[in-house]
Amino acid sequence: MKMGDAVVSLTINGTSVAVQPGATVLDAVNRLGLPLPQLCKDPDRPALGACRTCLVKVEGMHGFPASCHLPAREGMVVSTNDPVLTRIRNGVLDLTCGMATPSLNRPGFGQLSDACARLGFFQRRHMPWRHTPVDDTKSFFVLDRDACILCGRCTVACNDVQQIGAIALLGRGARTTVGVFGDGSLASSVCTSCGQCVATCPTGAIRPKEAPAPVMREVETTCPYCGVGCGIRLRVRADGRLALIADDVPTNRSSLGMLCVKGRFGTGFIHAADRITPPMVRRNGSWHPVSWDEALDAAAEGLVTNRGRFGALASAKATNEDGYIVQKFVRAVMGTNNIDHCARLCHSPSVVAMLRSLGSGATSNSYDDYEAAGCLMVVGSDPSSNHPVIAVRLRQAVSRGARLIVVNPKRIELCDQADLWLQQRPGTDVTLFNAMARVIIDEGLTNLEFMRNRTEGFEAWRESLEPYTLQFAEQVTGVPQEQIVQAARWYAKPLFAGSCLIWGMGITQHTNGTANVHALLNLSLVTGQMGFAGSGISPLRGQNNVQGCCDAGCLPTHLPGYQRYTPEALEKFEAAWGVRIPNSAGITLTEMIEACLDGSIRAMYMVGENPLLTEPNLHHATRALSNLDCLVVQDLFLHETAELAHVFLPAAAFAEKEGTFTNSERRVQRVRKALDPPGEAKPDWWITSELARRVAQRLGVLSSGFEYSHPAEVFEEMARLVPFLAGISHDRLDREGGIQWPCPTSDHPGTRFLYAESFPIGKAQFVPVVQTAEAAELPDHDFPFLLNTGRILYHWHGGTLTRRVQGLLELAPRLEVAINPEDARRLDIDQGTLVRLTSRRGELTAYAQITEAVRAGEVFIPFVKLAESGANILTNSVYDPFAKIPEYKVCAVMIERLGK
Ligand SMILES: Nc1nc2c(c(=O)[nH]1)N[C@H]1C(S)=C(S)[C@@H](COP(=O)(O)OP(=O)(O)OC[C@H]3O[C@@H](n4cnc5c(=O)[nH]c(N)nc54)[C@H](O)[C@@H]3O)O[C@H]1N2
Ligand SMILES: Nc1nc2c(c(=O)[nH]1)N[C@H]1C(S)=C(S)[C@@H](COP(=O)(O)OP(=O)(O)OC[C@H]3O[C@@H](n4cnc5c(=O)[nH]c(N)nc54)[C@H](O)[C@@H]3O)O[C@H]1N2
Ligand code: SF4
Ligand code: SF4
Ligand SMILES: [Mo]
Repeated sequence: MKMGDAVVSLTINGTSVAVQPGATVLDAVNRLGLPLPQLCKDPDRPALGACRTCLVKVEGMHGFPASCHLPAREGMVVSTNDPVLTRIRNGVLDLTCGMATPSLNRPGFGQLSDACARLGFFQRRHMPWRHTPVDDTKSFFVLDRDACILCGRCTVACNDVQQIGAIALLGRGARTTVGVFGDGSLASSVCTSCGQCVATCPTGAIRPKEAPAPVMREVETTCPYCGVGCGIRLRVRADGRLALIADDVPTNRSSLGMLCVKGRFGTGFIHAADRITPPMVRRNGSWHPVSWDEALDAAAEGLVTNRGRFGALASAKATNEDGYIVQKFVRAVMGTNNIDHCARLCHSPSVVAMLRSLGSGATSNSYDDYEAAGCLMVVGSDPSSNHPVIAVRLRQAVSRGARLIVVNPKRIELCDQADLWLQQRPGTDVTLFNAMARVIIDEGLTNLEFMRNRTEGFEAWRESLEPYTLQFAEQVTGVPQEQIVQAARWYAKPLFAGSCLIWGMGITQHTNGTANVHALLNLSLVTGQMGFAGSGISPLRGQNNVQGCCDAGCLPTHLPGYQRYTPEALEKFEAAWGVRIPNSAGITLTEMIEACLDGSIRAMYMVGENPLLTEPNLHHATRALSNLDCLVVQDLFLHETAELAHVFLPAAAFAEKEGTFTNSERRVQRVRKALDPPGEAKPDWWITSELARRVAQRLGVLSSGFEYSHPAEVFEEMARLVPFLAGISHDRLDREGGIQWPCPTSDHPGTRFLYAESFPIGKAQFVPVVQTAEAAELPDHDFPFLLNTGRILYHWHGGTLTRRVQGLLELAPRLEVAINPEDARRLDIDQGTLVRLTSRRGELTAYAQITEAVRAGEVFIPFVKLAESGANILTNSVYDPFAKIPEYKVCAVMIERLGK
């Protein structure tokens, strides 16, 4: 509490204590650290007042009120240890304890057993014995009703916090239990294993399957999976391993105390038995563990020989500091701008289009704006599986009255909450949005003032919309005209506040990806839906640090901070690094793969990416990478790509190093070390710096520039060169928590939304775009099905990380392809039938999942590799001409039934 804040002072057990106005007596008790049971009170949630175990005595008040519900008032005199009170409260606690099964009345099972242990209340039971079998159908936790005291915390967590609605208090009176509707098991319910209920249960009735073990320390850090950037608290056990369950961080301003299954239960991959911990070189086809010196020298030799024929990939899983060092090494030492990363496969069309139209490639708003918006339009993105905590915030917005429009050829979970679902044919988004734009203009729903003052190019764009009549659009997209009109009206004129445009891979991973994004951006410009609270444009960033990896300069087209190769920028970097950087763009990730085939790239340095699962057309990519003279892989695991490498450098994982990640709302957040790296593994920034020094020495360039002793120094250097990060430092992040860039000075609070006043390029640009072919390869007689690829909640990309988390693998153990019932009937395929999918490039096997979620003629498969089958064997390596992103979302396949 800061000096001078208004406070309320009261006395508890003779000690005076001050709390903020609005605090409860329980808050004051906790402030003093007095041991008072409080079983139904989740520290992050309003009081439920259900368990009556936090009773206190207050001078001048009748009876013994529950302190969780009692506002603290000036001058109150409170006792927690009055003898009569204590007797009554212990009676309540004893009864509560008696509701739970004796087998659980032992220490280690949450607050109830702790409270009982203090009072010696074990091995008693007052309630009639109603033994209910434990529900252990979920992989990470069990529901054991015998230990339940019906406080209701879990049902609040599931229904009010996560808005999932898997469990409820069922039945009445003495028959009340926590359960799944219809008495089903948790596995049969809509439960997503988010663990919000597990984290809040005070008795262990919902508890992790892992046996309780003492926790030695807890470390607050940032989730290593997706771009939402949730705060997680790792718990380090006495045996030096992380506890299965990570806690949430209620003060994290992006996640607000919520997590999904991967952040809560998915961090165990760091302990995988096949983690590679010594550096290795491959000789005569087999791997040999060697010293760091030997491995780094071997890598340096291979790269030096191929200077001029070299490309590098940075990792969007690693930290900002790691990424900054990789690009510095590539530019300053290897003398090339051939540096890229998985953003190429992801939001590169968004970045290209946004830089051109607005001058910045980042999300303009904050997650808070989704909750404040009156209309949310979610295009080609499936947040329930891919950005689950954002999905919660979208559901919360809907329950507050916002309208939700889903635009997706596939029925996604969010369609359950949507007011309108536009199910267009894949690849026809330009037509759909151009037609919406025409409606907005024809019906006078434009924001004239915004257009006049803040944009350019309206007239030319308006003319380009001429062909996109509603009739034409219905014909091309398959979306009924009235739905197009409805969406246009709702987006242009939200019920309240503004409209948010949110999009994902359904828009970008097409040969017309950049055009799709422009068509969307034009909608936000013509309606002025950006630059104020509750509005904005959001490419939901995928990897935990893909935003930061772009910011740090791991792009062939831009220097750190999206600075172009202008003479001024080149001079600035020369002054900082002591060397002149090549002055033109390098080649992209997808172009590097092609260059391996024609021999113009002969050596590659790959940090934390696994292209031989995640590139399109894997046979083609494998041929390309097999051609290399020198492939250096730096990763946690010897994955498919690493198997082709010449040198393997073992990296430390997120929990084993210091640094920062930047999330999808531009929030720079701290990553903290909880454990030492296993064996000889080292943090990426250290490995790359050592490699850089060796290469520089051999080449006789740069005698210094890689002598960092801590990633904080790396961040400092980056912040000096990148104006929008200039006010951020590790120190400040430690003091204040995450900060959203732009943050130009050390006293700047960070920025919730961009474009309130102006655009970095002055005026925003309307860019006319036309519908080109829907896709490079469409279904035909031989390959009659359209294949759409993407993700599921329980797996991460090719599965390099999630296949190594047993509980995640159990939740999604086999590869399933979604097929419409009509097609299934025609092909005589049932639920679970093994089928073969074949494209012009390869084939795989998967199990049929018959579902109305996909349209007849279209099938969907996640690109995780399970049982040797991964979708990228099938996909097509054709690219968007501007962003060079592959067309992962459309190719043609045939399906054959293989058996049951
Ligand atoms: N669980 C999990 N979460 C993840 C990831 C993961 O691997 N697993 N990966 C992370 C990463 S790196 C990323 S980039 C994000 C991606 O997150 P999303 O963008 O949500 O990813 P996808 O599942 O690839 O595709 C989204 C949707 O695009 C739709 N779609 C396909 N074709 C079209 C089309 O022509 N038009 C439109 N409008 N929609 C279409 C698909 O039906 C699908 O629902 O997820 C991140 N989060
Ligand atoms: N068919 C199809 N293919 C797709 C897509 C699709 O929608 N459909 N989506 C594309 C998209 S959007 C993306 S982003 C790409 C993702 O493609 P990749 O980036 O290749 O996929 P990941 O599996 O996330 O690879 C991350 C690697 O980093 C390693 N790693 C984790 N932490 C660290 C660390 O701290 N340091 C180091 N050095 N390594 C670490 C992991 O072990 C793993 O090998 O896939 C693309 N491929
Ligand atoms: S894990 Fe999440 S979804 Fe499942 S019951 Fe608990 S709160 Fe609900
Ligand atoms: S939503 Fe994303 S950042 Fe949050 S816990 Fe899940 S995977 Fe991690
Ligand atoms: Mo991505």
